[in-house]
Amino acid sequence: MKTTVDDLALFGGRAAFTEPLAVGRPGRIDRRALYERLDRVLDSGCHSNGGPLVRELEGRLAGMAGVRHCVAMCNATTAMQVLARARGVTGEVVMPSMTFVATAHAMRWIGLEPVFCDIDPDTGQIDPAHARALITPRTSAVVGVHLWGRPCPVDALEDLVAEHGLDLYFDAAHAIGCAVGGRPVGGSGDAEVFSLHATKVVGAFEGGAVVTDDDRTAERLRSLQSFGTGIAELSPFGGTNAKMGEASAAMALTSLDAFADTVRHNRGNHEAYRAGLTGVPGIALEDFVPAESPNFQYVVIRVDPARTGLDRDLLQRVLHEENILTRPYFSPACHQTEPYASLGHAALPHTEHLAERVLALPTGTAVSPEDVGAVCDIIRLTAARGAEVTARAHGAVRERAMAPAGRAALPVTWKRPTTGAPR
Ligand code: T4K
Repeated sequence: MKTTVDDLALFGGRAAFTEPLAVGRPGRIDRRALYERLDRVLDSGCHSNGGPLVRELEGRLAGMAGVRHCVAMCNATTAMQVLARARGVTGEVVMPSMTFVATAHAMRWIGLEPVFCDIDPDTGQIDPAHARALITPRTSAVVGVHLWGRPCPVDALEDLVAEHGLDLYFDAAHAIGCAVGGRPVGGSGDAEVFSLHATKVVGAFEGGAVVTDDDRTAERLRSLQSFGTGIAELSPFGGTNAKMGEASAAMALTSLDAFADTVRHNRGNHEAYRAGLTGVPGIALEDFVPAESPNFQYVVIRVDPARTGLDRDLLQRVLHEENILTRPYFSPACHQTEPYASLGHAALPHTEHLAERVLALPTGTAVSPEDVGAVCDIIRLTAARGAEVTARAHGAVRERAMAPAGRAALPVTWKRPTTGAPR
Protein backbone atom coordinates (compact mmCIF):
# COMPACT_ATOMS: atom_id res chain seq x y z
CA MET A 1 0.00 0.00 0.00
CA LYS A 2 1.21 3.46 -0.87
CA THR A 3 1.73 5.67 2.15
CA THR A 4 3.67 8.69 0.87
CA VAL A 5 3.52 10.92 -2.17
CA ASP A 6 6.88 9.43 -3.25
CA ASP A 7 5.11 6.09 -3.68
CA LEU A 8 2.85 7.48 -6.41
CA ALA A 9 3.77 6.29 -9.91
CA LEU A 10 3.57 9.91 -11.10
CA PHE A 11 6.65 10.60 -8.96
CA GLY A 12 8.56 7.42 -9.78
CA GLY A 13 6.85 4.78 -7.60
CA ARG A 14 5.72 1.46 -9.04
CA ALA A 15 2.32 1.53 -10.75
CA ALA A 16 -0.32 -0.02 -8.50
CA PHE A 17 -1.67 -2.21 -11.32
CA THR A 18 0.28 -4.06 -13.96
CA GLU A 19 -2.89 -4.47 -16.04
CA PRO A 20 -5.04 -1.40 -16.71
CA LEU A 21 -8.37 -1.08 -14.91
CA ALA A 22 -10.97 0.47 -17.23
CA VAL A 23 -14.34 2.18 -16.88
CA GLY A 24 -16.08 0.39 -19.71
CA ARG A 25 -14.49 -3.02 -20.08
CA PRO A 26 -17.10 -5.44 -21.45
CA GLY A 27 -18.64 -7.65 -18.77
CA ARG A 28 -18.16 -11.38 -18.15
CA ILE A 29 -20.45 -13.60 -20.23
CA ASP A 30 -20.97 -17.31 -20.77
CA ARG A 31 -18.87 -17.73 -23.90
CA ARG A 32 -20.23 -21.21 -24.60
CA ALA A 33 -23.78 -19.79 -24.72
CA LEU A 34 -22.58 -17.09 -27.12
CA TYR A 35 -20.88 -19.62 -29.39
CA GLU A 36 -24.01 -21.79 -29.39
CA ARG A 37 -26.10 -18.85 -30.44
CA LEU A 38 -23.61 -17.93 -33.15
CA ASP A 39 -23.68 -21.54 -34.39
CA ARG A 40 -27.46 -21.25 -34.67
CA VAL A 41 -27.08 -18.06 -36.68
CA LEU A 42 -24.60 -19.68 -39.05
CA ASP A 43 -26.62 -22.89 -39.37
CA SER A 44 -29.83 -21.00 -40.08
CA GLY A 45 -28.32 -18.84 -42.80
CA CYS A 46 -30.35 -15.92 -41.40
CA HIS A 47 -27.81 -13.23 -40.47
CA SER A 48 -29.93 -10.09 -40.54
CA ASN A 49 -33.19 -8.36 -41.51
CA GLY A 50 -35.27 -9.25 -38.46
CA GLY A 51 -33.99 -12.72 -37.58
CA PRO A 52 -35.12 -14.76 -34.58
CA LEU A 53 -32.41 -13.56 -32.18
CA VAL A 54 -33.19 -9.90 -32.83
CA ARG A 55 -36.87 -10.66 -32.24
CA GLU A 56 -36.06 -12.51 -29.02
CA LEU A 57 -33.91 -9.63 -27.81
CA GLU A 58 -36.64 -7.11 -28.61
CA GLY A 59 -39.16 -9.16 -26.65
CA ARG A 60 -36.89 -9.37 -23.62
CA LEU A 61 -35.99 -5.66 -23.64
CA ALA A 62 -39.64 -4.62 -24.04
CA GLY A 63 -40.50 -6.88 -21.09
CA MET A 64 -37.75 -5.33 -18.93
CA ALA A 65 -38.97 -1.83 -19.80
CA GLY A 66 -42.63 -2.77 -19.26
CA VAL A 67 -43.70 -1.62 -22.75
CA ARG A 68 -45.26 -3.28 -25.77
CA HIS A 69 -42.61 -2.49 -28.38
CA CYS A 70 -38.86 -2.60 -28.81
CA VAL A 71 -36.97 -2.03 -32.04
CA ALA A 72 -33.31 -3.09 -31.85
CA MET A 73 -30.87 -1.12 -33.97
CA CYS A 74 -27.18 -0.84 -34.82
CA ASN A 75 -26.39 1.69 -32.03
CA ALA A 76 -28.14 4.24 -29.82
CA THR A 77 -26.95 7.28 -31.78
CA THR A 78 -28.56 6.08 -34.99
CA ALA A 79 -31.60 4.86 -33.05
CA MET A 80 -32.17 8.42 -31.75
CA GLN A 81 -32.05 9.70 -35.33
CA VAL A 82 -34.50 7.11 -36.60
CA LEU A 83 -36.77 7.96 -33.68
CA ALA A 84 -36.67 11.69 -34.46
CA ARG A 85 -37.49 10.96 -38.12
CA ALA A 86 -40.24 8.53 -37.16
CA ARG A 87 -41.88 11.22 -35.01
CA GLY A 88 -41.42 14.01 -37.56
CA VAL A 89 -39.29 16.19 -35.26
CA THR A 90 -38.28 19.56 -36.73
CA GLY A 91 -36.44 22.70 -35.57
CA GLU A 92 -35.11 22.83 -32.03
CA VAL A 93 -34.68 20.01 -29.54
CA VAL A 94 -34.06 20.92 -25.89
CA MET A 95 -31.63 18.64 -24.05
CA PRO A 96 -29.11 18.81 -21.21
CA SER A 97 -25.54 19.74 -22.08
CA MET A 98 -24.28 17.32 -19.41
CA THR A 99 -24.40 14.21 -21.59
CA PHE A 100 -22.28 12.27 -24.05
CA VAL A 101 -21.95 14.34 -27.19
CA ALA A 102 -23.82 11.62 -29.11
CA THR A 103 -27.13 12.94 -27.72
CA ALA A 104 -26.53 16.27 -29.45
CA HIS A 105 -24.71 14.99 -32.53
CA ALA A 106 -27.54 12.56 -33.29
CA MET A 107 -29.91 15.49 -33.70
CA ARG A 108 -27.53 17.86 -35.45
CA TRP A 109 -26.48 15.21 -37.99
CA ILE A 110 -30.07 15.13 -39.28
CA GLY A 111 -30.43 18.92 -39.39
CA LEU A 112 -32.10 19.50 -36.03
CA GLU A 113 -30.83 22.10 -33.59
CA PRO A 114 -29.81 20.98 -30.12
CA VAL A 115 -30.62 23.63 -27.49
CA PHE A 116 -28.73 22.97 -24.27
CA CYS A 117 -30.18 23.44 -20.84
CA ASP A 118 -28.61 23.40 -17.41
CA ILE A 119 -28.80 20.78 -14.68
CA ASP A 120 -29.83 20.46 -11.09
CA PRO A 121 -26.50 21.02 -9.28
CA ASP A 122 -27.21 18.29 -6.73
CA THR A 123 -28.26 15.47 -9.02
CA GLY A 124 -26.53 16.48 -12.27
CA GLN A 125 -29.80 15.74 -14.09
CA ILE A 126 -31.67 18.02 -16.52
CA ASP A 127 -33.34 21.01 -14.87
CA PRO A 128 -36.97 21.05 -16.13
CA ALA A 129 -37.40 24.71 -15.13
CA HIS A 130 -34.51 25.76 -17.35
CA ALA A 131 -35.76 23.47 -20.13
CA ARG A 132 -39.10 25.30 -19.92
CA ALA A 133 -37.36 28.68 -20.28
CA LEU A 134 -35.70 27.53 -23.52
CA ILE A 135 -38.87 26.53 -25.35
CA THR A 136 -39.61 28.64 -28.43
CA PRO A 137 -42.11 28.32 -31.28
CA ARG A 138 -39.42 26.29 -33.11
CA THR A 139 -39.10 23.67 -30.37
CA SER A 140 -40.65 20.34 -31.22
CA ALA A 141 -39.11 17.95 -28.71
CA VAL A 142 -37.37 17.62 -25.36
CA VAL A 143 -34.79 14.90 -24.72
CA GLY A 144 -34.18 13.89 -21.10
CA VAL A 145 -31.02 11.95 -20.29
CA HIS A 146 -30.85 9.42 -17.45
CA LEU A 147 -27.31 10.49 -16.62
CA TRP A 148 -25.11 7.71 -15.13
CA GLY A 149 -28.21 5.48 -15.06
CA ARG A 150 -30.09 7.65 -12.55
CA PRO A 151 -33.62 8.43 -13.72
CA CYS A 152 -33.98 12.10 -14.59
CA PRO A 153 -37.10 14.07 -13.47
CA VAL A 154 -39.52 12.25 -15.75
CA ASP A 155 -42.76 13.55 -14.22
CA ALA A 156 -41.75 17.21 -14.46
CA LEU A 157 -40.69 16.75 -18.09
CA GLU A 158 -43.94 14.97 -18.91
CA ASP A 159 -45.89 17.90 -17.45
CA LEU A 160 -43.76 20.35 -19.43
CA VAL A 161 -44.27 18.68 -22.82
CA ALA A 162 -47.99 18.19 -22.16
CA GLU A 163 -48.33 21.93 -21.54
CA HIS A 164 -46.50 22.84 -24.77
CA GLY A 165 -47.62 19.97 -27.02
CA LEU A 166 -44.07 18.69 -27.56
CA ASP A 167 -42.56 15.25 -28.01
CA LEU A 168 -40.53 13.78 -25.16
CA TYR A 169 -37.79 11.17 -25.53
CA PHE A 170 -35.33 9.80 -23.07
CA ASP A 171 -31.73 9.02 -23.80
CA ALA A 172 -31.56 5.94 -21.60
CA ALA A 173 -28.14 4.88 -22.91
CA HIS A 174 -26.90 4.37 -19.33
CA ALA A 175 -30.08 3.10 -17.76
CA ILE A 176 -30.97 -0.32 -19.10
CA GLY A 177 -32.53 -2.36 -16.32
CA CYS A 178 -32.81 0.61 -13.93
CA ALA A 179 -36.01 1.52 -12.08
CA VAL A 180 -37.27 4.09 -9.64
CA GLY A 181 -40.14 3.46 -7.22
CA GLY A 182 -40.68 0.14 -9.00
CA ARG A 183 -41.21 1.93 -12.34
CA PRO A 184 -38.71 0.59 -14.89
CA VAL A 185 -36.82 2.98 -17.11
CA GLY A 186 -38.14 2.63 -20.65
CA GLY A 187 -41.84 3.39 -20.35
CA SER A 188 -41.84 7.18 -20.17
CA GLY A 189 -42.37 9.90 -22.73
CA ASP A 190 -42.98 8.94 -26.34
CA ALA A 191 -40.01 6.57 -26.41
CA GLU A 192 -36.74 5.77 -24.67
CA VAL A 193 -33.43 4.71 -26.22
CA PHE A 194 -30.99 2.20 -24.74
CA SER A 195 -27.36 1.78 -25.79
CA LEU A 196 -26.01 -1.74 -26.12
CA HIS A 197 -22.48 -0.54 -26.82
CA ALA A 198 -19.54 -2.72 -25.74
CA THR A 199 -18.98 -0.49 -22.71
CA LYS A 200 -22.53 -0.83 -21.44
CA VAL A 201 -23.90 -3.17 -18.81
CA VAL A 202 -25.72 -5.08 -21.58
CA GLY A 203 -23.52 -5.13 -24.67
CA ALA A 204 -24.11 -6.20 -28.26
CA PHE A 205 -20.56 -5.30 -29.43
CA GLU A 206 -22.43 -2.31 -30.96
CA GLY A 207 -26.17 -1.87 -30.58
CA GLY A 208 -29.09 0.23 -29.48
CA ALA A 209 -32.81 -0.18 -28.95
CA VAL A 210 -35.88 2.05 -28.88
CA VAL A 211 -38.68 1.08 -26.49
CA THR A 212 -42.15 2.58 -26.73
CA ASP A 213 -45.77 1.90 -25.95
CA ASP A 214 -46.97 3.78 -29.00
CA ASP A 215 -48.04 1.43 -31.82
CA ARG A 216 -47.64 3.96 -34.62
CA THR A 217 -44.18 5.03 -33.47
CA ALA A 218 -43.10 1.39 -33.33
CA GLU A 219 -44.45 0.69 -36.80
CA ARG A 220 -42.66 3.69 -38.26
CA LEU A 221 -39.41 2.89 -36.44
CA ARG A 222 -39.46 -0.63 -37.78
CA SER A 223 -40.00 0.64 -41.29
CA LEU A 224 -37.55 3.57 -41.28
CA GLN A 225 -34.68 1.52 -39.85
CA SER A 226 -35.10 -0.82 -42.83
CA PHE A 227 -35.12 1.58 -45.79
CA GLY A 228 -38.65 2.80 -45.12
CA THR A 229 -40.26 -0.38 -46.43
CA GLY A 230 -43.66 -1.60 -45.31
CA ILE A 231 -45.55 1.62 -44.67
CA ALA A 232 -47.56 3.44 -47.28
CA GLU A 233 -47.04 6.91 -45.83
CA LEU A 234 -43.27 7.34 -46.19
CA SER A 235 -41.13 9.84 -44.33
CA PRO A 236 -40.04 12.70 -46.64
CA PHE A 237 -36.51 11.49 -45.91
CA GLY A 238 -37.16 7.94 -47.07
CA GLY A 239 -35.54 5.39 -44.80
CA THR A 240 -32.12 4.24 -43.69
CA ASN A 241 -30.38 1.05 -42.68
CA ALA A 242 -30.11 0.98 -38.89
CA LYS A 243 -30.88 -2.69 -38.36
CA MET A 244 -29.20 -4.86 -35.79
CA GLY A 245 -27.72 -8.09 -37.14
CA GLU A 246 -28.10 -11.54 -35.61
CA ALA A 247 -24.49 -11.75 -34.34
CA SER A 248 -25.01 -8.59 -32.27
CA ALA A 249 -28.31 -9.95 -30.98
CA ALA A 250 -26.53 -13.19 -29.98
CA MET A 251 -24.06 -11.13 -27.95
CA ALA A 252 -26.77 -8.93 -26.44
CA LEU A 253 -28.87 -11.92 -25.37
CA THR A 254 -25.84 -13.57 -23.78
CA SER A 255 -24.95 -10.33 -22.03
CA LEU A 256 -28.56 -10.00 -20.90
CA ASP A 257 -28.39 -13.51 -19.41
CA ALA A 258 -25.49 -12.23 -17.28
CA PHE A 259 -27.24 -8.98 -16.34
CA ALA A 260 -28.24 -9.95 -12.78
CA ASP A 261 -24.72 -11.24 -12.00
CA THR A 262 -23.11 -8.16 -13.54
CA VAL A 263 -25.31 -5.82 -11.51
CA ARG A 264 -24.59 -7.82 -8.33
CA HIS A 265 -20.85 -7.55 -9.00
CA ASN A 266 -21.07 -3.83 -9.78
CA ARG A 267 -23.14 -3.23 -6.65
CA GLY A 268 -20.30 -4.85 -4.66
CA ASN A 269 -17.81 -2.54 -6.36
CA HIS A 270 -20.00 0.48 -5.63
CA GLU A 271 -20.21 -0.52 -1.97
CA ALA A 272 -16.43 -0.93 -1.87
CA TYR A 273 -16.01 2.56 -3.35
CA ARG A 274 -18.44 3.94 -0.78
CA ALA A 275 -16.54 2.25 2.05
CA GLY A 276 -13.19 3.44 0.69
CA LEU A 277 -14.14 7.03 -0.10
CA THR A 278 -16.52 8.00 2.68
CA GLY A 279 -15.01 10.82 4.69
CA VAL A 280 -12.31 11.68 2.15
CA PRO A 281 -12.39 15.50 2.11
CA GLY A 282 -13.29 16.91 -1.29
CA ILE A 283 -14.23 13.59 -2.87
CA ALA A 284 -17.97 12.96 -3.17
CA LEU A 285 -19.28 9.66 -4.49
CA GLU A 286 -22.48 9.85 -6.55
CA ASP A 287 -24.88 7.71 -4.56
CA PHE A 288 -28.40 6.42 -5.02
CA VAL A 289 -31.62 7.00 -3.08
CA PRO A 290 -33.47 3.98 -1.64
CA ALA A 291 -36.28 4.19 -4.25
CA GLU A 292 -33.79 3.58 -7.06
CA SER A 293 -32.80 0.20 -8.49
CA PRO A 294 -29.61 1.10 -10.35
CA ASN A 295 -27.57 -1.05 -12.75
CA PHE A 296 -24.40 0.36 -11.12
CA GLN A 297 -22.80 0.72 -14.56
CA TYR A 298 -20.94 3.88 -13.63
CA VAL A 299 -19.18 4.89 -10.44
CA VAL A 300 -18.89 8.66 -10.47
CA ILE A 301 -17.09 11.01 -8.09
CA ARG A 302 -16.92 14.77 -7.88
CA VAL A 303 -13.54 16.28 -7.03
CA ASP A 304 -13.66 19.58 -5.17
CA PRO A 305 -10.35 21.39 -5.81
CA ALA A 306 -10.98 23.86 -2.99
CA ARG A 307 -11.07 21.02 -0.45
CA THR A 308 -8.50 18.62 -1.94
CA GLY A 309 -5.94 21.12 -3.20
CA LEU A 310 -5.85 19.32 -6.55
CA ASP A 311 -8.10 19.40 -9.55
CA ARG A 312 -9.89 16.57 -11.32
CA ASP A 313 -7.45 16.51 -14.24
CA LEU A 314 -4.49 16.03 -11.94
CA LEU A 315 -6.25 13.27 -10.01
CA GLN A 316 -7.04 11.61 -13.33
CA ARG A 317 -3.38 11.85 -14.28
CA VAL A 318 -2.21 10.43 -10.94
CA LEU A 319 -4.58 7.49 -11.40
CA HIS A 320 -3.58 7.01 -15.02
CA GLU A 321 0.05 6.58 -14.02
CA GLU A 322 -1.12 3.83 -11.64
CA ASN A 323 -2.85 2.09 -14.59
CA ILE A 324 -6.27 3.17 -13.30
CA LEU A 325 -8.02 4.47 -16.39
CA THR A 326 -10.82 6.86 -15.50
CA ARG A 327 -13.13 8.91 -17.75
CA PRO A 328 -14.49 12.45 -17.14
CA TYR A 329 -18.13 11.65 -18.04
CA PHE A 330 -18.93 14.30 -19.21
CA SER A 331 -16.28 16.92 -19.65
CA PRO A 332 -16.26 19.03 -21.67
CA ALA A 333 -20.04 19.32 -21.66
CA CYS A 334 -21.72 19.46 -25.07
CA HIS A 335 -22.01 23.24 -25.25
CA GLN A 336 -18.28 23.52 -24.44
CA THR A 337 -17.26 21.28 -27.32
CA GLU A 338 -17.33 21.71 -31.09
CA PRO A 339 -19.30 22.27 -33.18
CA TYR A 340 -21.48 23.79 -30.43
CA ALA A 341 -18.88 25.92 -28.62
CA SER A 342 -18.33 28.11 -31.68
CA LEU A 343 -22.02 28.87 -31.82
CA GLY A 344 -21.51 31.09 -28.77
CA HIS A 345 -23.74 29.35 -26.27
CA ALA A 346 -24.91 31.11 -23.10
CA ALA A 347 -23.17 29.98 -19.91
CA LEU A 348 -24.64 26.97 -18.11
CA PRO A 349 -23.13 27.50 -14.66
CA HIS A 350 -24.19 24.27 -12.95
CA THR A 351 -23.14 22.18 -15.95
CA GLU A 352 -19.77 23.92 -16.18
CA HIS A 353 -19.18 23.51 -12.44
CA LEU A 354 -19.89 19.78 -12.61
CA ALA A 355 -17.93 19.28 -15.84
CA GLU A 356 -14.78 20.51 -14.08
CA ARG A 357 -15.18 18.04 -11.24
CA VAL A 358 -16.70 14.82 -12.52
CA LEU A 359 -14.76 11.57 -12.89
CA ALA A 360 -15.98 8.04 -13.63
CA LEU A 361 -13.91 5.32 -11.92
CA PRO A 362 -13.26 1.77 -13.12
CA THR A 363 -15.88 -0.86 -12.41
CA GLY A 364 -17.38 -3.89 -14.14
CA THR A 365 -16.73 -7.59 -13.78
CA ALA A 366 -13.02 -7.20 -14.64
CA VAL A 367 -12.60 -5.02 -11.53
CA SER A 368 -12.79 -6.71 -8.12
CA PRO A 369 -13.76 -5.08 -4.82
CA GLU A 370 -10.12 -5.64 -3.78
CA ASP A 371 -9.00 -3.63 -6.82
CA VAL A 372 -11.47 -0.95 -5.76
CA GLY A 373 -9.94 -0.90 -2.28
CA ALA A 374 -6.52 -0.22 -3.81
CA VAL A 375 -7.94 2.52 -6.06
CA CYS A 376 -9.53 4.16 -3.01
CA ASP A 377 -6.26 4.02 -1.06
CA ILE A 378 -4.56 5.97 -3.84
CA ILE A 379 -7.39 8.51 -4.11
CA ARG A 380 -7.36 8.95 -0.32
CA LEU A 381 -3.59 9.49 -0.23
CA THR A 382 -3.68 11.88 -3.20
CA ALA A 383 -6.61 13.89 -1.86
CA ALA A 384 -5.09 14.13 1.62
CA ARG A 385 -1.84 15.48 0.13
CA GLY A 386 -3.47 17.42 -2.71
CA ALA A 387 -1.47 20.64 -2.37
CA GLU A 388 1.84 18.74 -2.27
CA VAL A 389 0.86 16.55 -5.23
CA THR A 390 -0.11 19.66 -7.19
CA ALA A 391 3.14 21.47 -6.42
CA ARG A 392 5.29 18.44 -7.23
CA ALA A 393 3.33 17.60 -10.39
CA HIS A 394 3.95 21.08 -11.72
CA GLY A 395 7.62 20.72 -10.85
CA ALA A 396 7.68 17.28 -12.49
CA VAL A 397 6.19 18.71 -15.66
CA ARG A 398 8.91 21.39 -15.71
CA GLU A 399 11.64 18.80 -15.14
CA ARG A 400 10.32 16.55 -17.87
CA ALA A 401 10.12 19.42 -20.30
CA MET A 402 13.78 20.21 -19.61
CA ALA A 403 15.05 16.59 -19.70
CA PRO A 404 16.54 15.54 -23.06
CA ALA A 405 14.59 12.27 -23.18
CA GLY A 406 11.91 12.61 -20.55
CA ARG A 407 9.50 9.91 -19.46
CA ALA A 408 6.59 9.32 -21.85
CA ALA A 409 3.65 11.68 -21.65
CA LEU A 410 0.29 10.49 -20.33
CA PRO A 411 -0.31 7.24 -22.22
CA VAL A 412 -3.62 7.23 -23.98
CA THR A 413 -4.17 3.55 -24.67
CA TRP A 414 -6.59 1.58 -22.52
CA LYS A 415 -5.85 -1.68 -24.27
CA ARG A 416 -4.25 -4.45 -22.28
CA PRO A 417 -0.78 -5.58 -23.39
CA THR A 418 -1.12 -8.55 -25.74
CA THR A 419 1.05 -10.65 -23.44
CA GLY A 420 -1.14 -9.95 -20.40
CA ALA A 421 -3.33 -12.67 -18.94
CA PRO A 422 -7.05 -12.06 -19.47
CA ARG A 423 -8.98 -11.10 -16.35
N1 T4K B 1 -26.16 8.85 -25.06
C1 T4K B 1 -25.35 8.75 -24.01
C2 T4K B 1 -25.71 9.46 -22.74
C3 T4K B 1 -24.19 7.97 -24.10
O1 T4K B 1 -23.35 7.87 -23.03
C4 T4K B 1 -23.88 7.31 -25.30
C5 T4K B 1 -22.69 6.52 -25.43
C6 T4K B 1 -24.78 7.44 -26.38
C7 T4K B 1 -25.91 8.24 -26.22
C8 T4K B 1 -24.54 6.79 -27.69
O2 T4K B 1 -24.61 5.39 -27.60
P1 T4K B 1 -23.97 4.47 -28.79
O3 T4K B 1 -24.31 5.13 -30.09
O4 T4K B 1 -22.49 4.38 -28.52
O5 T4K B 1 -24.69 3.15 -28.62
C9 T4K B 1 -17.81 5.40 -24.64
C10 T4K B 1 -18.73 4.64 -25.58
O6 T4K B 1 -18.14 4.48 -26.87
C11 T4K B 1 -20.08 5.30 -25.74
O7 T4K B 1 -20.97 4.31 -26.27
C12 T4K B 1 -20.61 5.75 -24.39
N2 T4K B 1 -21.85 6.46 -24.49
C13 T4K B 1 -19.61 6.64 -23.71
C14 T4K B 1 -20.09 7.11 -22.36
O8 T4K B 1 -18.43 5.87 -23.51
P2 T4K B 1 -15.61 6.76 -25.01
O9 T4K B 1 -15.19 7.71 -26.05
O10 T4K B 1 -15.46 7.17 -23.60
O11 T4K B 1 -15.02 5.30 -25.27
P3 T4K B 1 -13.56 4.70 -25.00
O12 T4K B 1 -13.15 3.95 -26.22
O13 T4K B 1 -12.67 5.72 -24.46
O14 T4K B 1 -13.86 3.59 -23.90
C15 T4K B 1 -14.27 3.91 -22.60
C16 T4K B 1 -13.71 2.91 -21.65
O15 T4K B 1 -14.14 1.59 -21.97
C17 T4K B 1 -12.22 2.85 -21.61
O16 T4K B 1 -11.83 2.78 -20.25
C18 T4K B 1 -11.86 1.57 -22.35
C19 T4K B 1 -13.05 0.68 -22.16
N3 T4K B 1 -13.34 -0.19 -23.30
C20 T4K B 1 -13.95 0.34 -24.41
C21 T4K B 1 -14.26 -0.45 -25.48
C22 T4K B 1 -14.94 0.14 -26.70
C23 T4K B 1 -13.03 -1.53 -23.25
O17 T4K B 1 -12.46 -2.01 -22.26
N4 T4K B 1 -13.35 -2.34 -24.32
C24 T4K B 1 -13.96 -1.85 -25.44
O18 T4K B 1 -14.26 -2.62 -26.38
O19 T4K B 1 -17.17 6.45 -25.31
